[in-house]
Amino acid sequence: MAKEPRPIDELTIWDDAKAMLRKARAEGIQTVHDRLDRQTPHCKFCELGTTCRNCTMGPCRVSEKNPLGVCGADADVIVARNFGRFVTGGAAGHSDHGRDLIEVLEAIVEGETKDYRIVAEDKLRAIAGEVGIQTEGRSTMEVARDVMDCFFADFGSRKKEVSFLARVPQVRKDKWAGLKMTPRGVDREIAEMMHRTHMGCDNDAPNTMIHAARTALADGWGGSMIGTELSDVIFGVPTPKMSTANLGVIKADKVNILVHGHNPVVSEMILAASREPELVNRAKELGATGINVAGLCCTGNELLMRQGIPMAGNHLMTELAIITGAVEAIVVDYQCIMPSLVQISGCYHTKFIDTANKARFTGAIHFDFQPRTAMKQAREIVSIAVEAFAQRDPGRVDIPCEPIEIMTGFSNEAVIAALGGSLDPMVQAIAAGDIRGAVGIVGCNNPKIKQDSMNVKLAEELIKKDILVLVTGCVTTAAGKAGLLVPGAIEKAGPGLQKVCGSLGIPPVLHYGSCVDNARILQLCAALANALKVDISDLPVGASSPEWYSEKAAAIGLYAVASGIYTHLGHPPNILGSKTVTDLAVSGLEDLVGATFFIEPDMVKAADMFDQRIRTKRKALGLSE
Ligand code: SF4
Ligand code: MSK
Repeated sequence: MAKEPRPIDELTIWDDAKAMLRKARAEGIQTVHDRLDRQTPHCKFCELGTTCRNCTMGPCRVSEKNPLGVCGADADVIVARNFGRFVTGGAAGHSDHGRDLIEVLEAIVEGETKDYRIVAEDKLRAIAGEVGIQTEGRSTMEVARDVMDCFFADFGSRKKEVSFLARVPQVRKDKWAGLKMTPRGVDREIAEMMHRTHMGCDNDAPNTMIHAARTALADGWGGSMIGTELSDVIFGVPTPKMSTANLGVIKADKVNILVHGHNPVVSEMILAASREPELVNRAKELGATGINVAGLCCTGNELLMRQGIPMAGNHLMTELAIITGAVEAIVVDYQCIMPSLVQISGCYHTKFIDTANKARFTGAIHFDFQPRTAMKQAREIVSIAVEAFAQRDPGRVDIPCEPIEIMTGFSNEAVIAALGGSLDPMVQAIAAGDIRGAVGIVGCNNPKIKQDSMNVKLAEELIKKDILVLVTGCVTTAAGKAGLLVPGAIEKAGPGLQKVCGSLGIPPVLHYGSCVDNARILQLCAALANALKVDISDLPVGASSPEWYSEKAAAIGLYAVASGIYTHLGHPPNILGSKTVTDLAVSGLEDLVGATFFIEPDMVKAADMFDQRIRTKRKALGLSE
């Protein structure tokens, strides 16, 4: 018998989402929530991580009754291998994204494209200096070529450590070296994890977990950091600016194009093309007042940070945005794009356009987007969207709310500029206890959790305790819709944050970018640790992903912990079938890397745990608690 769908009020905290879920049900459109209902209960072995499909002597499922797979692997080995591959999937995603930016830089250096250029020369030279490349007396292109070669080499097997380890405090690097955790090359660590988890290789769970951490570090300090830094070089370093968020950013009188995925390489061109008079005039000929480009997920975050485009929503809003009936095209690159979007687009006049050969969707209009032809292809894509406006059915349009204001654009460079040119005022504010600590809240939505209930609650609880919050990824839109990304949100913060953020005119919750931009938070932690001459694990900081779902979020969590940052998850990964692996994750790593995961579904308690941790760290630094 078909299960009753869960009440809409239990699915999300947002009115715009509820309105669209009601519309979906009225129009007979299936959403992620309906499919979750049909998939539950999930397989208990898979939830515990105790299934193995790594060879055809299996698949095997181990339990108390049958504790060994056909090859003799026990639950510890199987869980560690599964978790290792899970994290590696995330590291591969982020890092391949980073590689795509190097390839755009290569196209610039080789003179193969005029559509992209080096926008932030100062940043290029600063990065070059950090990774040991000579800059004085050399042209921008000479420096760029060396940076390109250096970063390509970071993916290979010839280095002892990835270049951005130059940013890491020596004490932390020594710790990694002692544990054989130093990330040597991005592709190397990823390939080695696949090797180790082949049948008959690494059959020691803690050893596999150490390599999982090494692979995650190659993501955080390698692939992701390269992705962030080169995006800044090519598209500009984000600066604070105002924008708007929620489904109200979709405009009934405009051609609406949603950009979705992670990499700004395509979406920056779409935005540029959407501003060309010829395309705008064509939109007007068809009865629209203009062309509106709005963001979803992390491609949205990238364009929000640099260009201030409005944000239509996060992960669980992607289907609902199309259900407004006012979206002419959804243009995707890769990661976190539910294939259901093709089906839902097909219920409306919406054109679903994919742009990456490595992320094709059956039923989509495909463009093999290339740096050489980027602008030409972007014009074609925008033109498809504009022509689709004529097919819109106004009777099916429902835009459920007015947009809410948000402030965005907090790169480390912007924060340092706001502080007058150095991190010193932040260090002083931490020392004085006005900022007691900082927590990065990052990651996703998960339909198993009431959408954004945890993301918002944790941010609210932390700022009350004078703990500065930095948000990235899908938590951005959550914080924005909750009114936390505007300077006025200091009303909800403790007195210390009110004082500091009030004097700077910034919100107590800072938008720090997309998923790869968690590398900005790593860099900030390293800079603070270097300024205080301590390890990252000595800082009063933490990280959290309350509603995570993706392999990438697991990689982020693990590189945060391995970097010395105490990290909260709202629900556990599929590791509970191994006591050894679980104990290592939630306590054993503390001895090794100075931080652990903690799992807590109650956000008041999670905030208290962070508060306690921050007290301990502050005390150890000789500061008031
Ligand atoms: Fe089973 Fe071992 Fe093969 Fe995994 S590797 S499927 S546990 S026999
Ligand atoms: S998009 S990884 S749902 S944050 Fe970066 Fe959002 Fe999580 Fe994808």
